[in-house]
Amino acid sequence: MAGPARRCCLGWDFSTQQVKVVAVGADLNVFYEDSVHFDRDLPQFGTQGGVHIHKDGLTVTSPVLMWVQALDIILEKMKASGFDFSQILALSGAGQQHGSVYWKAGASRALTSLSPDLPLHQQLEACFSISDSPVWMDSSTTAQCRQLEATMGGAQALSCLTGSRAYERFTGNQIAKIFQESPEAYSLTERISLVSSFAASLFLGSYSSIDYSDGSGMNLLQICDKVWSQACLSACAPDLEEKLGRPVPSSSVVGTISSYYVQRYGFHPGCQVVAFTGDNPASLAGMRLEEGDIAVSLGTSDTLFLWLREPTPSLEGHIFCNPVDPQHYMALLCFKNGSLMRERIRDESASCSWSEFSKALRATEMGNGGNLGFYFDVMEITPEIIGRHRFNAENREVSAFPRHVEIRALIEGQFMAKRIHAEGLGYRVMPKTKILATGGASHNRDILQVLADVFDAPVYVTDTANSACVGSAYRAFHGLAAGAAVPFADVVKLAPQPRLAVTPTPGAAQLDAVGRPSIVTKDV
Ligand code: 5FX
Repeated sequence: MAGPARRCCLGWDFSTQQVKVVAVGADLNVFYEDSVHFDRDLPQFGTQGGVHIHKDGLTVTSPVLMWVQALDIILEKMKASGFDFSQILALSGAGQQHGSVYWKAGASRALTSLSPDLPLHQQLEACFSISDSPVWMDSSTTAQCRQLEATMGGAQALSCLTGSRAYERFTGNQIAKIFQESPEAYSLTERISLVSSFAASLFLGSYSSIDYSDGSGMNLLQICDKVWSQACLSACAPDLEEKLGRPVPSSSVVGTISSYYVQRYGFHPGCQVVAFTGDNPASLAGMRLEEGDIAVSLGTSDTLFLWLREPTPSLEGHIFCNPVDPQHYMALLCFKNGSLMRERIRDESASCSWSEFSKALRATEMGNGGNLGFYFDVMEITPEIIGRHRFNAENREVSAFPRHVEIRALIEGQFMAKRIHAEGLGYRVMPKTKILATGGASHNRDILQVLADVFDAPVYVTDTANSACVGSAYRAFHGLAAGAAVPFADVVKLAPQPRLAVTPTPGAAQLDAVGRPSIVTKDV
């Protein structure tokens, strides 16, 4: 049950596998959550993990109507639980990044004239010129990527302009492929949304703008000027500017809720819709990152979010406009060799035991006596490299280390690589820097100690299971307040705090100065 009525904001997350919602009260605590899981709750669409992987193994799509129907189902569940929709002041949301939705000519009319007597999916059935939306897992657009980079003067030039070199999943390249392979469907398309702005459009009953932050994941937006790059647009497809609409700051109120939701569910007619954004930017908001902070997710792959003031876009990683401060930026870095690599070394050098692994970290010294190792059993993406590379204190490559040294070399190497790549994107550790750690390995205090020592900053642990959703609700509060230009941090200062796990070992900073340059010269 939803409990007694409370003034609140809703945060939505249209992610790869499910649609989720949370309600966050004025005290910034979550008091309601619900979800619809695509594979389980909408089996008629036949998705696995929310997607269809096509025969070529490269093309990955999701049925757009599945997302619409998931929204119908979740709203009905909320209604059945007695949720008081009239108390919602504002809502915002997140979408899996890069995915795109193609609205067919005439869809705008269908959106503005929704009948409250029918679910959305019955009324929007004929509204899409492409029924299977390409999603972020798609990697079928290599030809379009090479073409875009060539037109723009190379990968680095494109990165300087749009924050990233050309990536297969980035939306401009996906749109280029649709235009080249299905020109009729493309010309029938009156509007192209990201998953985030598509979801916002469903709530608005009209097309929502794309926000700057999610718009940065398209290889189309000039991240400094916050306008579409005319050269990128015309390299991808004709008439694209008009199909995309004008991008807006992420904390913009894009309108009030459609009368459909007022009549069918009892929303207050003044409920504001704040621009939706990508799931990673929304998570940055949910974790309440501030300037100089860094979030490290230690999962199957390791992911880093950074808050940056002056980014230096490079050939690795992505720079996005910051979702909570339009003057600043965020960076996203992905490392493929995360937990699986740690588990392998645990099995080989610590008898398959995490407690042996921890003991080895405690038994060895910060800096590992000058021994360094980099372990990439699968082809790494940051940077593209494979193999295990070990260097002794004399900087000579060696083929093996003693077991304890191997374990510390792995963990120090993983975190040093993260710091070096973060610094390559313009990141600098500041006196107020916090590291927020999440994911499986964040439960291991000895691994976190190495993280604190390498970055010379305290490490906090936080649960990010709902961070995109909760961040969306926080952003809705921010959007409501932003008329008064209130900083995001002030709006969310009452939210639950992350837990301090470890602080750097005294002397860690001095050791950095000796240890780090030596790995820079090793070109990793
Ligand atoms: C980021 O660039 C990604 O492609 C993924 O993290 C998606 O946003 C997942 F939804």
